Amino acid sequence: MKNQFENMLENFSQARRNGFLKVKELKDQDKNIVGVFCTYTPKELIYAAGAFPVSLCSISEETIPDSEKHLPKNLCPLIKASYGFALTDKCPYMYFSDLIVGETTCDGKKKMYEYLGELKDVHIMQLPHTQKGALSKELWEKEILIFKDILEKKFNTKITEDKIINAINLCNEERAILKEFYSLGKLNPSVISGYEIQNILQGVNYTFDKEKQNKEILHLIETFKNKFKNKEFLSTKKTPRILITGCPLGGVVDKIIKPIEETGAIVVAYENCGGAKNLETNVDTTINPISALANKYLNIPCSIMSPNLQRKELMENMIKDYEVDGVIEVVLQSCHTYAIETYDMRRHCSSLDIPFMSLETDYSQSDLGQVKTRIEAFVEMI
Ligand code: BJ8
Repeated sequence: MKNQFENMLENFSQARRNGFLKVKELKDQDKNIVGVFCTYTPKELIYAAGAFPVSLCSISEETIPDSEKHLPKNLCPLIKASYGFALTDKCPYMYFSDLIVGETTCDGKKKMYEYLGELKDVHIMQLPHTQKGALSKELWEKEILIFKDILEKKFNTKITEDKIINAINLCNEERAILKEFYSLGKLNPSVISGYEIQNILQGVNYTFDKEKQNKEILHLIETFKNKFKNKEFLSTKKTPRILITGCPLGGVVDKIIKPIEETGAIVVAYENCGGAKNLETNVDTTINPISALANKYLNIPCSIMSPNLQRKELMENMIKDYEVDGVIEVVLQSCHTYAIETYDMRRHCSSLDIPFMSLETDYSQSDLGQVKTRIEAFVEMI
């Protein structure tokens, strides 16, 4: 029989599937759901409006053939799959979303949103493409205020400053606990696999009771720390320690993370949207809440920003803190902004004397053999 700790691990890994029922229950209780695609969405405003955010980034290739009736084949799989699920009405999260919010991030996403707007109620936030200068901050603050108005009108509610502050505090608490959780990757030798870390970080996107989630994650942290004290290690000091960077991983976890760990390495850190890119920094609670939200979200180090200097800084800090031996970058097919940054990331890792490999892939299984072979060669080389 499974113990409480094993049950929690399994619940988080099944959270996406189990969340379908939860979201239906919320709708039955007349709650509002806002579908989101990107880490730039200031989800605190959604909570302040009494609604629940849910991730719509699709992780399966199932509906890609349908989406290709409207969208080009050589487009990022995340964009095609997400649109395909809206088109075919196969995703309950998409189906139950009362409103969908997107940002002008990459070209593919922002053009896809135009078609998505024909199927669903979509609001687009105009995201500046540079973090530099007062104008970017000014525009993003205004966009946050416009989004607040949209939510108020859509859900017939008033978003007061107190409600925003409350939501900021709740989200800060969640982020701090998740950061403490993924920081378990710093333990050397490891007591948690990168696959387990990833499952939990993805699972929380489909968990609606955040109080319960926080308690469970704290329990997991304590259990893993005890495993370290009791020397129940998964690796040795010699096991190659890998940092993952690049595009969101949802659709390719089994294809990339599993083979890395089956090859005898261990994934200890995620510098991407499921991990540190999103969770490393909290919202400042000492300044005006709208300004604080604008600061937090504008500073996310995604490749759609130009320049994107903070990605290198974050990666470098993580390489040191997590005692990383090699960096694997995941680029989803046709993601130009990440693919272009690959050269800079390789150059930067080389200056730090850290082996680097970039893997371009999609949601299909057709390149599985090739991906495995490249991973094996990389781990052997470390
Ligand atoms: S903050 S990483 S979630 S934009 S969809 S850019 S993979 S071509 S998802 Fe992203 Fe927000 Fe940035 Fe994070 Fe490339 Fe595909 Fe575009 Fe993508």
